[in-house]
Amino acid sequence: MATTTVNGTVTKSVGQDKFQAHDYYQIDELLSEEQLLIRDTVRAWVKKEVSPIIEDYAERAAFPAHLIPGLGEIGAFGAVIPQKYGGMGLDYMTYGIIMQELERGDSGIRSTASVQSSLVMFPIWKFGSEEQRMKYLPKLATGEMMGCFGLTEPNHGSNPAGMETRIVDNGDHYLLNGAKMWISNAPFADIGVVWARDEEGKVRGLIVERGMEGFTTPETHGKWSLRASATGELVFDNVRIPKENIFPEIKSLRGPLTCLSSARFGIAWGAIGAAMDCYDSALRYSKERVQFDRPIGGFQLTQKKLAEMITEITKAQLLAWRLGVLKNEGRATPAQISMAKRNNVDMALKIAREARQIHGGMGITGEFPIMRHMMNLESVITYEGTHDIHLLITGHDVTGLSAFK
Ligand code: TGC
Ligand code: FAD
Repeated sequence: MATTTVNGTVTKSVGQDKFQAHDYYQIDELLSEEQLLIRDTVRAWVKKEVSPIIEDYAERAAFPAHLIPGLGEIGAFGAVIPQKYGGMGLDYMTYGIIMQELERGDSGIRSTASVQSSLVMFPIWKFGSEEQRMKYLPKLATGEMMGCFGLTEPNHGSNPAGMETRIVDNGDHYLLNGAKMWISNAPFADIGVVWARDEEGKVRGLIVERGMEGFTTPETHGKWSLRASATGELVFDNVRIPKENIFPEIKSLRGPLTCLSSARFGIAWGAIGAAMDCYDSALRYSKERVQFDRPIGGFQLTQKKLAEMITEITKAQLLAWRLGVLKNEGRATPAQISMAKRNNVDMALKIAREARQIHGGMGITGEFPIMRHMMNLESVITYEGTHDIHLLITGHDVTGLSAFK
């Protein structure tokens, strides 16, 4: 590994990113010229900015904050938000494609972008007042301001309806008390979109700003997954929230769950990127690595793995594409999004494991992206609704019977 200096830190740099995309069913023909152009721009940016440094940042469990302005420039923050608020005004399929390319680089980088886009900008746009939109969205779009999303609590993960975080009306402001945990971007976020129950028991959304007295964001350490993404807690001890920081209309769990539908859509696309990177690396390695005087790609057992990988990637691409069409037409149901999130993340994790086998011992090193993707995907299969929660959502949808409680 060579070394370079990034923001004053000596950074180990891996060799050239040789990734080539795989499009077995010519799905590119279903995309518009604009979508392909944006895809290629993000792909080139990831090759140039993310691939050379990401192993090092993941190894050091450090978030590459210097990438934030570049993410803003390529449209990774708020692709679907109207231009009037600083967004790109693009369609949902394009948002998905951007997430795919970012996650091809690293799930943690995609996480940073999907939280900012779907869980911070989206609710401010969808549920916020016009003043809130004008105040926050343009700065969030460039990355000048970063946000996080606080739904999960220490005692309430899969069941956010049990949330204990509370707001109490205190005259010209609310007092916020409680705690959120496992919050992506929390350690460096300037604002948090936080969900809490009011005195009537209604779920309300509000914007908490760094610097408000009683608000702290301790970092979560010791993660073996999403190591290049910063995760933390949000702790609220009698934080005074001005009334203009509350989302005016939404008073239901539907608020945060609608945001999750947008983010899960992006993850359904993003996971394909991680899977493609693992498959591409395994395919190349299988042609180069010789054992028993033959490239290992010539053995039937290796070909079975590769053939099954590209089949599953192709099925996932078609699922994501169709979901994108439905989403653009405003017809994608939360349950359809759940199915794609669950299928595609599970597919990517299985492909990462098979790709690791094909790389033999080299597969456990940082010379290849495989272990990093595999470890990252263990978070992706858990956050935004666990694999089993999404299974139960599909079960509920097809039977009409809830098996959650
Ligand atoms: P339920 O009674 O089913 O629904 C309450 C209200 O919400 C509506 N709704 C949805 N709306 C939009 N999208 C969805 N996906 C929706 N799901 C439900 C529903 O229609 C109802 O509306 P209304 O108007 O009648 O009030 O709620 P429930 O309490 O029974 O919960 C159902 C369940 C278990 C599916 C839900 O709680 C759930 O999805 N749990 C998983 C929790 C989760 O995904 N947490 C994610 C936290 S954020 C995160 O992980 C970010 S990771 C970021 C990164 O780094 O990328
Ligand atoms: P639990 O809900 O305790 O689940 C534990 C196990 O029980 C799981 O296998 C689950 O499937 C199973 N289970 C639970 N209920 C049922 C049931 N009814 N039937 C069958 N099985 C069930 N949250 C945020 O709000 N914002 C963020 O930015 C954010 N970022 C995250 C980043 C990372 C790296 C991670 C790991 C998590 C993040 N999360 C975030 C939290 C994430 O959404 C939760 O971890 C997830 O929803 C699961 O909650 P839990 O960890 O409490 O697990």
